[in-house]
Amino acid sequence: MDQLYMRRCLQLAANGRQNAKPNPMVGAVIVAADGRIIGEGYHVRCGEGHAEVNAFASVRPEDEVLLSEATIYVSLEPCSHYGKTPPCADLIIRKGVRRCVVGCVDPFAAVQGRGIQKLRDAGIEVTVGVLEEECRELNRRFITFNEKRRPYIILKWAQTANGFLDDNGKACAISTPFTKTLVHKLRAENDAILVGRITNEREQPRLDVRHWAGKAPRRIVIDRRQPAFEGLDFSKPVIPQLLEWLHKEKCQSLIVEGGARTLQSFIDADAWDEIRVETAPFCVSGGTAAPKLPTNVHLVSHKVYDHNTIATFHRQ
Ligand code: AOF
Ligand code: ZN
Repeated sequence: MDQLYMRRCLQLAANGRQNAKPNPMVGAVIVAADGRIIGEGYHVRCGEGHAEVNAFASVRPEDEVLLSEATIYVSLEPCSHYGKTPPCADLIIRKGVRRCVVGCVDPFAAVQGRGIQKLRDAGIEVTVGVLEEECRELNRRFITFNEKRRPYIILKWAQTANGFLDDNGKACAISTPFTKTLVHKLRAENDAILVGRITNEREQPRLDVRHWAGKAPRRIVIDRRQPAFEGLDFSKPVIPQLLEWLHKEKCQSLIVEGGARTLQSFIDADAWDEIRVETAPFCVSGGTAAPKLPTNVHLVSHKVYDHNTIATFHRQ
């Protein structure tokens, strides 16, 4: 049963996709001893109440008496710190529920297990790790940013059926109107986007989100001819410096959109979390070869849109 209620938490959490950022998406469900859901909530918007606050607020006055025997399910560990809002762990203790089921630990430096400890110290039974993988997956940007102190990195390219990025050096139309829309959706979901200087000059990509609602990611162009760029030292490996700078700038995720050399340098540096390859059904006689997929990839989805396919890989 724990999994069932946690799945509901995940469903609720996903409602925060547009507005919770830079906070994680979190859902909470309060279940009475008889299995009835008496409260539900999710983190709607950064700066506003957390999932637990909204879940308790939704409990009807006549159900309040059930709280002492109830279980609260939360997809992320309840916070223990004063941020923009007071600690959820304190709220849970005050409400006097019997048990708390947590999807995954909050890697945020101010929390990191302290919320769970607070609850246990108060005598609440705590179970950690129900649907853990899915809970971490939902907030993979937030989690990678906090655990690895760098943004979640998505490498993305579009290729012909025989693995070329262009038609003998000339741009060729690979994406379809529909997959272009998906690219704009992807951009709206991420904080920064990077292209190499050559791609930037040759294709003058707009890198905007005009076919989707939301904010365009911050645009970054690597130009080795301008060594002064944000203090980057081109005599040393650039990627670690760039990632450190993005972390400082609070960018939780980065899309790398090309060209081939830039993409390959991220693969060679093992600096990636997700790879998204769009493939058109036609061949060209030659051109710029697509990057070589690393060997430790794990296919998570393969979809057909119009006449193209989009394959998404995570790390193994
Ligand atoms: C929870 N429940 O629903 C969320 C949590 O500035 P604040 O007060 O909004 O705190 C933000 C941090 O709280 C965020 O970095 C993450 O660690 C945690 N998010 N915690 O108990 C929630 N969204
Ligand atoms: Zn909280």
